[in-house]
Amino acid sequence: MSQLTESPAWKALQAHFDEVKNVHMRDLFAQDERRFQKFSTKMDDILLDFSKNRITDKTFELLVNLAREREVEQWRDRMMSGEPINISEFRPALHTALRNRSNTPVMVDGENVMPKVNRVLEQIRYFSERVRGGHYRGYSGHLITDVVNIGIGGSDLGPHVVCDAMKPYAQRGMNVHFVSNVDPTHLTEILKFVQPESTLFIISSKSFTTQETMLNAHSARDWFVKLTGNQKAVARHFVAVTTNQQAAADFGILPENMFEFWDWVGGRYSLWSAIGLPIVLYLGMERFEAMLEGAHAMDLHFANTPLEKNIPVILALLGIWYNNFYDAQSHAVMAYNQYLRRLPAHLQQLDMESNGKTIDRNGNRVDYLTGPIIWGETGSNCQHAFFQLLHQGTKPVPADFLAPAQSNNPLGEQHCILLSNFFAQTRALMQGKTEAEARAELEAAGMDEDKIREVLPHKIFEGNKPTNSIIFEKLDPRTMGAILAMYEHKVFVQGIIWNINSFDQWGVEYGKQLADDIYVCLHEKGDASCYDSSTRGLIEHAMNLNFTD
Ligand code: G6Q
Repeated sequence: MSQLTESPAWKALQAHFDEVKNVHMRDLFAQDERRFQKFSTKMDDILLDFSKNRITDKTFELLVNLAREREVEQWRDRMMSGEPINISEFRPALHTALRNRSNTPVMVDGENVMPKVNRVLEQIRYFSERVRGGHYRGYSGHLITDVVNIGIGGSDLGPHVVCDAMKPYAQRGMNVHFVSNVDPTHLTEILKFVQPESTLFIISSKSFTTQETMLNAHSARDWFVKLTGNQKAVARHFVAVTTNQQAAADFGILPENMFEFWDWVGGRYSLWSAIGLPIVLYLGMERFEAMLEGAHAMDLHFANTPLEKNIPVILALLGIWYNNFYDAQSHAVMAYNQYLRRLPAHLQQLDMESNGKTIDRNGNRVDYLTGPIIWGETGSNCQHAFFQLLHQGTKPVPADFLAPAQSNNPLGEQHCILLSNFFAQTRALMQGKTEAEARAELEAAGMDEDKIREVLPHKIFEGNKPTNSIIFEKLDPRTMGAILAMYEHKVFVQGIIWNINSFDQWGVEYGKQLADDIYVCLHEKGDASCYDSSTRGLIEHAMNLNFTD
């Protein structure tokens, strides 16, 4: 047995689970008028209502005890103070320093990193203001109207979700595009809509060696040179965000157009760093800073709020309750906001890359479930698709619902209907529909008794499906920053409780190695006999179909 499953807090939860696992939330609400007041908390205008969860006062107390026993508070302080808690890469995880608006010193190996964080922010401010103000132009004097970010994984998903979500705050006449996939279709389709003389390419890659990004970067450069016939203009139209300045220089990028970040910034935590450059070009520095402020406010909430009222801690503990005691395999995120349509994609990486681990911090295989499968879709679209499974399926799917109280685009009564759907769904998932209620509905509709007997079982909803509701005033840069930071800290707390390193990603690194020798075999139409019969069969079939390079 592991230290976690042997710990007093875990054992107390296990015993308690056996007592409460069949308790229905409908009854808990009926017994306690103050359930919402008790199980909700706020940071600024962000409300977390977690009362629609399968918890009693005792459950909550035991979950908080677990966080205390696992020393979440101490680990949080260790992370934020720059200790090298990423033990398999021997480095700190300091994304909080990137948005440390208080500017208090943060030490890494005896050096305060805040001056370099601030220096790069100033470089970004200067560059973005010149581009947005029309002082930095294309080689032939055209305004820059299009920014194409070439990057993948953490060098794509974070800035992409933010640019999508913050569209109403973007500068008119400035477009941003994201190319990530090595499928040539991705770059080709975007290049169809931009002109080389008014396009700025950002090559975003921490390592500047990632195959997909480098191939897309070279293709973009070839396209640019072919259309302009001007090799020298590459230096004006290509900038880099990277920790590998030599490789960026070799590509043809000028030192003043390189935006640095550091190895203590993990890819999926990097949107707060220079990886946020496309955000700044699109929204402006002021709004990027508002986003940093929002994230910093969430950092302070995480650092200073008692565990019982601490939003990321509560989200993490509830996730553990379902993951480890109810064996929930997944967790869904439903944003009732069209601008947040890429939030599940970002959270998939953040959560599954961080906590998709089997080996604990001591090098032992865990004997409990770790990170869940994250998925989701915007509301109300999701209701017309997979909600059937949430309401009546056999799998437990705890879910977060998010929405702003105000729409960025008021139009008729649509936002009111959107919110009504959110509240109705979470209520229905909690309450369900009893046999008596279903029967009464059918009788009121005039159905005869024979038919009622036939359909009744299908019309019953068990309910007792847990949801967290997160409501905020408006989706603006500050709130966006706070929400993203909230999820980062949730993932961190879960990683601490599961005793895993949330900051490495050896599975991703492995993927980067894998394709190379197969590429040689495919490209040179070589001998595939060294592979297993499936891989060989696939290679040979692609060759027979005359695959294209
Ligand atoms: C994120 C991962 C991974 C990484 C990409 C791109 O945490 O490390 O998604 O961001 O593989 O890597 P580069 O930025 O080095 O190109």
